[in-house]
Amino acid sequence: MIRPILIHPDPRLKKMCDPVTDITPEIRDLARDMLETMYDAPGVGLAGPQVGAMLRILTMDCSKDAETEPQPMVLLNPKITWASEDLSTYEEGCLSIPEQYAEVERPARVRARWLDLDGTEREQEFDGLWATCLQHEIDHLDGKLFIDYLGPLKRQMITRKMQKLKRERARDGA
Ligand code: K2U
Ligand code: ZN
Repeated sequence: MIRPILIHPDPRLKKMCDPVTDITPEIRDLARDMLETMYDAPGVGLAGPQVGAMLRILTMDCSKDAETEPQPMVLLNPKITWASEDLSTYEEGCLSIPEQYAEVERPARVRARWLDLDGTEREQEFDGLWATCLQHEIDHLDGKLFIDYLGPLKRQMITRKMQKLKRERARDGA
């Protein structure tokens, strides 16, 4: 089912998440719900803490153009094992910080190691939007948001906008 996405500021979005120790039916349900929630948003990535699951789990599908087949990925306990020297800049957004965008510079290519849902260890190199998205999602598992890379004034302005949005949503019962 589609799960509600937490909106910044929220203490759960700043917490370090715990590793997944057992791949239980509940973890499979969570992964399925995260993919459904991600596609519905729509987004190209989603991390456990964004739906209140304080676990090191993320979903990704950056095959966003219509031509290519969807490529849903579920990564458990992901770890970056290598990052390129060269950087790329992307105007990032975040489903937990709606309608706010800012340029963030990150390594252009990364290698990552993780466990997939059937317990197999995987390792792969990512580039382009996949690399940016994976780093953005792993940041979420460490309680870090893309606005943490911005200057204090811009970060504060965005936080104030989100506090206003949450007040309005609470009033409208959204
Ligand atoms: O973690 C999230 O909030 C999901 C983001 C992931 C993301 C942010 C910046 C750059 C790449 C991925 C959502 O996918 S934001 C929506 C979006 C959609 C298409 C392209 C970029 C961002
Ligand atoms: Zn995000």
